[in-house]
Amino acid sequence: AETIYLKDYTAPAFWVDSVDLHFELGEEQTRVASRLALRRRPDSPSGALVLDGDKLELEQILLDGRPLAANEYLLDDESLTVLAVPESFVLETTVVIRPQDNTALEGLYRSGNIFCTQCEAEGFRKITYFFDRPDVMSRFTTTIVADKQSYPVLLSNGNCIDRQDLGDGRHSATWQDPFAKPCYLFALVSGDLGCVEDRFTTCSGREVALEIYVEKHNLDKCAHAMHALKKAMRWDEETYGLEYDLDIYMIVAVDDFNMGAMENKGLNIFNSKYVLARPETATDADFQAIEGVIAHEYFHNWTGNRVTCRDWFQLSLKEGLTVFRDQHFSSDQVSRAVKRIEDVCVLRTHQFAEDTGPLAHAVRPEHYQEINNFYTVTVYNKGAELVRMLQTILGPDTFIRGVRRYLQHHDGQAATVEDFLMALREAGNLDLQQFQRWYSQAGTPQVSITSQYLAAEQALEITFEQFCPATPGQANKQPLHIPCKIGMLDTGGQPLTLQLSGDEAGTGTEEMVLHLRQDKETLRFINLPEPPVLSLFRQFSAPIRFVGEESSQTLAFLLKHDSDSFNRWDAGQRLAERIILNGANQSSRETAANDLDLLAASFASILQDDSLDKGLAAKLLELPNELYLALQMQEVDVEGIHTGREQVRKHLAVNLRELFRAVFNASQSTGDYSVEPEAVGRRSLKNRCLWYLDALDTEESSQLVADSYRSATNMTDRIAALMLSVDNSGALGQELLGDFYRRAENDPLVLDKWFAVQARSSKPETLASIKNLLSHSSYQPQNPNRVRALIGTFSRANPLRFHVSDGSGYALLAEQIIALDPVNPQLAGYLAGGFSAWRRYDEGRRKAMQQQLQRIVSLPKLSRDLSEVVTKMLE
Ligand code: BAL
Ligand code: ZN
Repeated sequence: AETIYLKDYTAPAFWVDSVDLHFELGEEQTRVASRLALRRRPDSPSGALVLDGDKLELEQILLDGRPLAANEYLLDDESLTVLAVPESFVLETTVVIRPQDNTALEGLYRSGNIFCTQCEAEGFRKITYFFDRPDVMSRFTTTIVADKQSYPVLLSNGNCIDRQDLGDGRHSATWQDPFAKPCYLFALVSGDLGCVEDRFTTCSGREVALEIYVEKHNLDKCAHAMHALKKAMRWDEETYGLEYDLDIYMIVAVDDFNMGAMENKGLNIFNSKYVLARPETATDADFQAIEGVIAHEYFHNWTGNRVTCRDWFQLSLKEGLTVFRDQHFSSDQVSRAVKRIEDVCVLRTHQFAEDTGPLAHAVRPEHYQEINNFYTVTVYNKGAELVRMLQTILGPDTFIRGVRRYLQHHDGQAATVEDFLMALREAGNLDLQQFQRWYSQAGTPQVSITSQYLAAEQALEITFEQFCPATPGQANKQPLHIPCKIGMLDTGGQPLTLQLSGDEAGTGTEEMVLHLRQDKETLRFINLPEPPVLSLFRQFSAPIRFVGEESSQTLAFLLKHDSDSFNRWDAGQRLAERIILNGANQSSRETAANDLDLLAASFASILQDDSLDKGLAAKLLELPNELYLALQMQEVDVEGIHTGREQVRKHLAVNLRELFRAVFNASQSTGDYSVEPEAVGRRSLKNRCLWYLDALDTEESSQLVADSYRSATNMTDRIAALMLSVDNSGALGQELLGDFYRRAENDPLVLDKWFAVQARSSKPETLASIKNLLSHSSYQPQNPNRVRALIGTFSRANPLRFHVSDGSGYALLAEQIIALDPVNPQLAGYLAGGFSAWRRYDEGRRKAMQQQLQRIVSLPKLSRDLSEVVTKMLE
């Protein structure tokens, strides 16, 4: 396949002043007529007009009203070329497409009985001939014609300007979007949908109609999404001074969707997973994800839509910034400490993993074959961390001014990362030259710290050394500008005042940001009568891997005393990691045993601390997950990690059982279900205690799990207990699974959970049960949520069973990928990522995974999505 390079970017040759689309939606075929008003750009070379079009069936083509003769244009599977065109003209085409056969879910397709679209990144070319690139922005008018009875709802971007009853059983609606936009933001929805309506008054007093469209039986599951939308709209006004710009904002939920959701102008289309929720069907995490994704898509209205990307290499310009904004918004709604820990956990578990493998890429990659493969944790979540560092470097007020400046200067334009950095630089009068490397340099930088206390001088010297391992295509790395938020504690755990040598006056602060810029540099802090305890990279101030020199005692000390909640949690994680990984190693067993006592004592005091935020307590009591632990080993020891972690869990359970039991009892919910942080924290602490108590593996603990399941009044508690029962020996798991299935009542999102729980089970039978589930009547291989629930969960969240040593887990994944590729290439490409760490395993597993990759790559016909990732993995 062809590789596309950032350096080859050229501006488009034409402007498209207006786009008029006319859709006739049918069961067998859909006719799309398009009328484009085109103008050649004065600075562009003369030549043919080339439009993108992916396997379209052209029925008619007119230039300025005149039908073109066959020798005046060329057609192939990817494009339409009109050989000679004037400077300014109107091109009309009519094509036929078959949305009902579109299983790739890109372009116009059907989800159940609903017609819907997904055009980002390159889906529009499957609908009609156009410049399918984000830097061609035009004004769209869209008419939809469909059967009135089957498709009473007809939606597109902007405002509805006309409706007609066509008298023949069909009706039509015409929508006009007053804002110029790239075609990836085009949307169309048509179906028999119910609507939840509300209103929002903007800061300048304009009334906006808010509408959420869902299948009618889901109308009772939209309240949370609507509430989140209104909060997000207000928050963006209050935080960034950004007001919504149309009279209507619509959200549609569909069951078949490749992504989480899509920010189409004025008409967001969502995976129903991120809209529908009731306490009995959705967990606290689901409720929070809905709030976050609703906000994310809403925030795109400015960061993405009003100012879009020049080309897809700039994807993080809108995604990193918008993830940053949604994380900030969510942290204003929930427990700030817990939210930061969760966000970092995603980054360190998944993005750091991406960085260590063959698919490592920069936040702004320099080449790609299939852009679908770059909607990654690196572009999204590391991208958000870069924006977060910019905020740290500039300070919150200057940062907001810079973002506003960027949006003002580029309103209605397609921008680049440089444009963004320029606006921030101008707002802050700061040099961001070195910082820009973060966008082009891939990999996780490692920062090692050594320190020396100079008693005679009452000073501490800290030496920072940064190093970034090579990634594919980038052997040598340059030093980065790394902001390090630092604090120090005295031996009593009290914060110390920081004073850098050379800053004799001192600023009197207890926390400051150090700007690390060199491979190696030493900083000297003065006026320290005793050796302090360092708290570095507070709030995870940079997306780096930090290698400290702390003793286990120091980690336990930080876990108890650090005023920075993130570093408290991280100290506990590092201590637990040390114990689990040392426990697997014969020679370090004794150290591990001593450390374990230290950890148990720390956990005891957390459990006894009534003043602690319950959600934070639950986090502090969490052991590092197996995927994260795997990343800390040169060669992954699959069983050692699982066993080591289970042993620590059991040891803590045995030693602290009374405390876990007391906190479990004290954390029972009272009153109605609520998603307020206090209630969420209480449930997570309760279920954390249950997780430990379950490890006791006694009659009593099993009864506690069963009671927890049966008395649950919400999905959070029910699924937590179900998960434990499914992992245990005994018949309880099967019994509860049966009950859970009956309760699901064909609710697809609840059924997804039923599949995922079984895919995640650590029991040896898991692989066999997954094979059975693949032929279960509720398994739907064409539904991405269902595939992700079963195959995605198994291959990405169940390392113990996926990496079973005989390679059968790998064979299963490969078979599913192969079967899926012709159906949904984007999803197949994503699933193949399950193999990306193959080089980090022992020889047997390595060979087994390599064999499956070779099996895939040798297939006669592979999608571009799958071929790119598999080829890169084998390179
Ligand atoms: N733009 C694709 C979905 C999202 O990130 O919002
Ligand atoms: Zn986004």
